[in-house]
Formats: sequence, structure tokens, C-alpha cells
Amino acid sequence: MAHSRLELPPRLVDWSILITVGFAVATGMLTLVSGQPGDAVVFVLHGMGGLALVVLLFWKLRRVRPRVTNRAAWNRGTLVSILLTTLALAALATGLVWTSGGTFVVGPWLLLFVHMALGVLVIPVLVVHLRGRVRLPTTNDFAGRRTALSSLAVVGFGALVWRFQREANRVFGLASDQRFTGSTEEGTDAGNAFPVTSWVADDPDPIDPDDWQLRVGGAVERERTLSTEDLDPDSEGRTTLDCTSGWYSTHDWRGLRVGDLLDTVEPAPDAQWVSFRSVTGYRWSLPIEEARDALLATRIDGERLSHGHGFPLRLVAPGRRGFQWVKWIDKIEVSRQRDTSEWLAIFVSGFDETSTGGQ
Ligand SMILES: Nc1nc2c(c(=O)[nH]1)N[C@H]1C(S)=C(S)[C@@H](COP(=O)(O)O)O[C@H]1N2
Ligand SMILES: [Mo]
Repeated sequence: MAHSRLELPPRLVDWSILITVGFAVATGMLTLVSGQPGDAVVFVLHGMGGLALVVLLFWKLRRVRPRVTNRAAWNRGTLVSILLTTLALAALATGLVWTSGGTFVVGPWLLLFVHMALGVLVIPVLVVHLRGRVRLPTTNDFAGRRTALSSLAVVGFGALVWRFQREANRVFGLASDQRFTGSTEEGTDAGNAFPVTSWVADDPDPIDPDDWQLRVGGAVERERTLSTEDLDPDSEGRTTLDCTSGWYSTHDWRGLRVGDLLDTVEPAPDAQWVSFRSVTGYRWSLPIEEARDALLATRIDGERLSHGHGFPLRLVAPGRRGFQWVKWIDKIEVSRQRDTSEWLAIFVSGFDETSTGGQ
């Protein structure tokens, strides 16, 4: 069959969409653990991937439009396809609006969070959509110059439009308060007066400093238990908390350097990880060398840390995203292997408390 210049083989388009969606989802997930300035490329690639998807979807929708507009041609898969298209376009639109400085909230969520939720929802619907449809490409679909040229065009379009959007933002002064992560500023230098966020369900009762103890143990020479009087907040640092839901806040934090605390318990020579655990079960770990430079904060901009922000002790981990800055810490565990259960703990911590009548 002869193709016009603008007609690409359907399978080439479909596979390109699948690859690009995979790329967008993967880079999107990666942004959630990217917080160092050197990680900026992840956000850039994610944006370019999304924009490349716009061209591909344009091609695809042009092709399948008759199947949707003609009601007689509908089958069970049509609704799934429409749902998928809607989700994908909504994910692209919200991403585009957010990165152009659109800041509106949807219920309790910043638009960036809505964008993420839509992106995540695309995955299961895409899986249903693909069931029984996947046809492996023949060499003919991908053969030759046309494939190379159209791939180049798609990637080039993504990169060019991304560049254009940045330039437009600059000219019109849009999104000027966004960090490289896309987060916007909230309550910098305002002491405790910045957003209190719990990732899922953590909402412990205020901690009585007289009842609280910090246990430091695991792969160490001698375990230690500290009370609030033992905490000597002699270190400080100006650090940015950057929540993946789309805001950041920069403060002068004061507290104990984790390295100083570790020196007093003497980690085993082959210890690799330090896990910071909350009274709620929420936890996160850092490689031991990185952990040494992190801060266990008791104060913020000269104020005592408030309950909402993690009193009596919260982790300040430079270059890490907000969800890794554990609040209400009462346990520090040094270990040789990474605690992989933390990936589950950050989602489920806090739920058991509600079921036992706590708050
Ligand atoms: N124990 C515990 N620590 C936590 C969380 C949580 O839900 N439980 N949420 C994290 C998330 S998602 C963010 S963005 C920051 C928010 O800190 P803040 O409430 O002081 O702004 O705390 C992190 N630390
Ligand atoms: Mo967060």
C-alpha cells in the first residue's frame, strides 16, 4: 500500500505512542525522587516526552476518528479507548498548564498533583486498552528512512516546543517562581507558617517532650537512647523542602548533624544505610555518607519546630524531596542493607492509628 508523505504506518504510530507513554511515565516517576539541581534533566526530558506525545496522539486520533464518530462502529473497547484518550489528553493539558505557570487548585490538590494522578491512571486503562490488541511490528513497519525521519521529527518537535514554551514563559513572565522541579514557593523564611503536609494518613497526637525518646540502634557499636535534654542543636543549614505535590519552602533549620550523632554510637564499618523512623511507622533511609550531612531539626527560622512540622525532631535532607524528610522521628536504625519496606510504609503509616481510635 502506498502511503502519502504524511501517512505513517499505523503500527509505527501505535508503537511510538507506547514507547513515548512509557518514557513519560518512567521519567515522571523519576521526578518524584529527583531533587538535586543536577537532576533537572529528568524534568526536562519528561516535558519533552509529553510534548512529543502530543504529535503522536494527533496522528493517531486523526486515524481513529471515524471509528469513534460513527456510533455503529462502537464496540466494548470503544469506551475504554475514549476514557484513555481523555485521561491522556487531560494529563498532557494539566502538565502544560502547570509548567506555563497555571497555579489553580482542584479541591485540596495543586494542579501538579492532579497531573500526576491522571498520569498514573493512564497505566491501568492503557493495559486494558492493549489487551488482545498488541500486534508485534513487522520489519516493514519500522523499515527505512520514513521511520528514522518521523522519529526524528517527533523527538525534534518535543524538544522544540519545550524550548518555545520556556521562551514564552520568560517573555511573558510566567511560571517565574517555579524551581527546576516545577514546585512553586510557599512561606519561605516564615518560620512554622508554611504548609503542613502528610503524604497519606499520618496525623499523630502532639508529642509530649517528657515522654519522647530517640533510640539510635541497629548495626552500631553501642545503642543509645536520648531524651529531649540530650539533644544539642548546634548545627544549622539553609535548606529547601520541596514537596512532590508542587510547592517548596526554604528555611534556616537548626538541629543536630546526623554525622555527629552517629559518631557517638559508632556504626559498624560495613554499615551502609541509616533509616529515620517516625512514631507513626513512616520511615525513609539515606546512604550513610549522605545521612551524615543531614540534619535532625528541632528549630526553624529561630522558632521551635511546631507539631505539624514534626516536633520534636524531623529530618532535613538536602537535595531530597519532601516525602523523604521524615517528621516526628523517634528511632534511627543503622543497617547494612536498605530497608525496602519503607516504600510500603510511607503509604500505609497512620492508618492503624485511626482504626484503634487514635486521631
Ligand atoms: N512521619 C511523616 N513524615 C512526613 C510525612 C508524613 O506523612 N509522615 N510527609 C512528608 C511529606 S510528603 C512532606 S512534603 C513533608 C512536609 O513537611 P511539612 O509538613 O513540615 O511541610 O513531610 C514529610 N514527612
Ligand atoms: Mo510531600
